[in-house]
Amino acid sequence: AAAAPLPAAVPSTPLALFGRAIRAGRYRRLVLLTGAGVSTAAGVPDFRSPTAGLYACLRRVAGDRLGDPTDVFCISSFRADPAPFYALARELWPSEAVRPTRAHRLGVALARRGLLRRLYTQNIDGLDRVAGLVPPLLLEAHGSFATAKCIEGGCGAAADIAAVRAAVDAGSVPSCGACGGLVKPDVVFFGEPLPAVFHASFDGDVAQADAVLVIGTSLRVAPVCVLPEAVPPGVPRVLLNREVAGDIGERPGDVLALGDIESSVTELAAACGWPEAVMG
Ligand code: CNA
Ligand code: ZN
Repeated sequence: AAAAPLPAAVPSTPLALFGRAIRAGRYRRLVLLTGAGVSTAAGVPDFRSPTAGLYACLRRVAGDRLGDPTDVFCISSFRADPAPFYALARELWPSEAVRPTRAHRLGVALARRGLLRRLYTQNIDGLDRVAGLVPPLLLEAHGSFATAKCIEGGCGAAADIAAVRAAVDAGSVPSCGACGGLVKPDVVFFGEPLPAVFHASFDGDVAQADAVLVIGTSLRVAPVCVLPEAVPPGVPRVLLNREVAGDIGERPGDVLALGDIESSVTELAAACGWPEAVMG
């Protein structure tokens, strides 16, 4: 069915024009790349926001005792002292009371309409799954808290995830039921390889995408951050974020929607013709 024409007086932002192109059927293989910014509206702090971000919080709490806040996600620091990571896990592993945001629902809405090629998330909070998106359409590039295993030499036993959760909620450090060793959730630490499915999907997705939507990420963590640069010329790259990230905006056809993500998602979904799909 032809999309109903919008009143001529409505001013069109580049984002609304992009949404209307989706509505017109122009883009059908969207690749989404999301980061911590899609979850801040749900109350999950991101890393790098100036005052509310976890790095700023860690600096306030630990001051100079903390070297680089990214050390929390460093495997050797974790082995030496897992407590800082597990303290942070309480923030990043949301309880059932934490609900997905409009940005999470955007991915689901595109998937239901057959328009999503893949959603790459750097997040480990599991909110995309709660919203209703699952692999293989959902690709959790940095893993998740859904599983955990023992990292004591040679053991590798899968951990009882309910017990891990209980320990985290109690503010303690979980240990392996088999050997008593150190348990690590299957989230990707700095220096660790990404899940094999990331490398298996990346080239095909980047080559086949007819538009790429980047939402809520500072694009500072490799290798995920190279995705937008790897997109072939002529394929629009759309950024929904408070600040510019990567080189998005430098190519003709790029769209910068700078501001609050939830407002931008609302505007985009309305222009797509399904405003209700992103509402809670
Ligand atoms: P980041 O570096 O903290 O960047 C977040 C970006 O989102 C920043 O550019 C912010 O300006 C922007 N932002 C935050 N909230 C909003 C908002 N409401 N509206 C508009 N823009 C907003 O986080 P990245 O995801 O880029 O960094 C990658 C790391 C962070 C990944 O490995 C994650 O695992 C890790 N992380 C995940 C979570 C989570 O799972 N929710 C939380 C914190 C960190
Ligand atoms: Zn063990």
